[in-house]
Amino acid sequence: MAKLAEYEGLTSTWPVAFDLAGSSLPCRIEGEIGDLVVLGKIPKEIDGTFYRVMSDPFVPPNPKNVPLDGDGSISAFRIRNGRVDMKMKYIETERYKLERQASKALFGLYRNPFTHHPCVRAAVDSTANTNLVYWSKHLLALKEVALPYSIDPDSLDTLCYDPFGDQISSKTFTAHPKVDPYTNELVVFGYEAKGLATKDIVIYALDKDGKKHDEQWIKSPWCAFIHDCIITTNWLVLVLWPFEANIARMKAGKHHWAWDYNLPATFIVVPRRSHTVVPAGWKPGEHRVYSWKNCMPIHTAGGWEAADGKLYLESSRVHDNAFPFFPPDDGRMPAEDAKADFVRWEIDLNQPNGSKIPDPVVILDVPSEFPRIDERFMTQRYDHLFLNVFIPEKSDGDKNIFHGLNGLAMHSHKTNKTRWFYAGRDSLVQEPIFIPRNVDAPDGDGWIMAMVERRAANRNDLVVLDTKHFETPIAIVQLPMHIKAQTHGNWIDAADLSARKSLVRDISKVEVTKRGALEPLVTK
Ligand code: V55
Ligand code: FE
Repeated sequence: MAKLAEYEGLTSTWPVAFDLAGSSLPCRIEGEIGDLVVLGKIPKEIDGTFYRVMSDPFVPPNPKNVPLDGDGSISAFRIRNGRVDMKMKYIETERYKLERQASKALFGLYRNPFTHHPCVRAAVDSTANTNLVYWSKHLLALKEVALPYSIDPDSLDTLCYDPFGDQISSKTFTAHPKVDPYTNELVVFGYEAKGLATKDIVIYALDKDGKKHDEQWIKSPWCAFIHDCIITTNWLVLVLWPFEANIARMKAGKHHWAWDYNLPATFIVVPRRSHTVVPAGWKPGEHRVYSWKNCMPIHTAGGWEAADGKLYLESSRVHDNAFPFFPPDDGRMPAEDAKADFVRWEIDLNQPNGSKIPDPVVILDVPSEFPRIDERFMTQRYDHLFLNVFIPEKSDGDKNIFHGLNGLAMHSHKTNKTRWFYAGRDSLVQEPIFIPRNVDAPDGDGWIMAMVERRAANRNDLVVLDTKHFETPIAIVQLPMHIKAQTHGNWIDAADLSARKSLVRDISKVEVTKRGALEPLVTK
């Protein structure tokens, strides 16, 4: 039972793992708000929808479960002519429906079917809580443990599971597929693709009509946690974290994942196509595995190829286990003062399979997460990075990386200059999204939007920054309440959505009482 310090003696069925305060305070609101309060002005060129998803358990979860496994809830912000309409709705996954009907948790630990109630073991175990990606007219709600759910981009209704059905036999689909804007493909992978704790990885691309091509199956060196990836013109690089899945541990009622201090962060480099031109010494159909040391490169920004057979890849890096809720089997906890930074990895494709790679170059020596780029340049050498950062000198709490990300950074590789947005006292910032100023705008010229949590006020603001003056917002969209921390979000331009419907209930056809039907205001 959870105990709150302020109310000693009162307990809740909500476990302390979910905190009952701050970013983890259960939210569970569904509904809509038309015309949110906007301080400042949102430029009329911004026309589209910011879709974000958060992990928000609908019923009190199994007290031993981890924070990654709450039901996916979407918040959508549709912005047009400076006006912002908002809608929030749960993704109605199999799991959400079953637990809502039962009014209690039926699923046990993250990705451990042996801890689920026997009657739900055959159900799709996706909370769809990790990312929202628009592809081939589907708004995909993603969780890497299973296949996508398709969501109606206007009503946010859950339409179906597995919208690309029957083309691929994989059981899983990454939450971080990548759009190649030059070839108009969605590059997808799935790991544990043949079932629980299997080392099978599937890789393929979906064209603009959702048709699969370039399918490949490879084996992972161990059953690793593969959350994110990088695409360049010719290569897909999978990023393996030093956790291992193990069926015996799961059967013993413990977690799917255990960190292993003996495993290195590892990159699997795969040619994207059968006709990819590979360096001398590479056999057709070959992929190679390169590794560094034990660390956790959590999320990627992007990467590019150099003429000399080198790949450059950028990611955040925690020098320890950033998911202490998945400890190693001996229970060792990460160091209190674990370091984190943002780095550039160099992989020389002329080096043989199994090689160690050099220490990466540190690009930003502050704890950072959720790096994004101007995705029009995905696969190519880009200039700007946008990311959440922890600005230690602005921190009002511990100087620990787990204290929270209190700002945003915009870094230019060309000028090597970093600009900072500090969200203010007692505020935490979530993953930024970038909106280009127009189709021809240079790299990084446009706007940034990010959700900010005002902790003491227990309320959120959506901040809008112009990348020309990154330090101060041009607009702040005020939410009247607190919502949970975002996992990931994306901007979808109005031009890319098929319809131009309203997110909020349309009352334009509702009859309004006419003056003539009322008593006259003035009588003689
Ligand atoms: C992550 C998040 C997940 C997950 C696996 O941040 C990895 C990484 C919110 O769910 O299932
Ligand atoms: Fe992620």
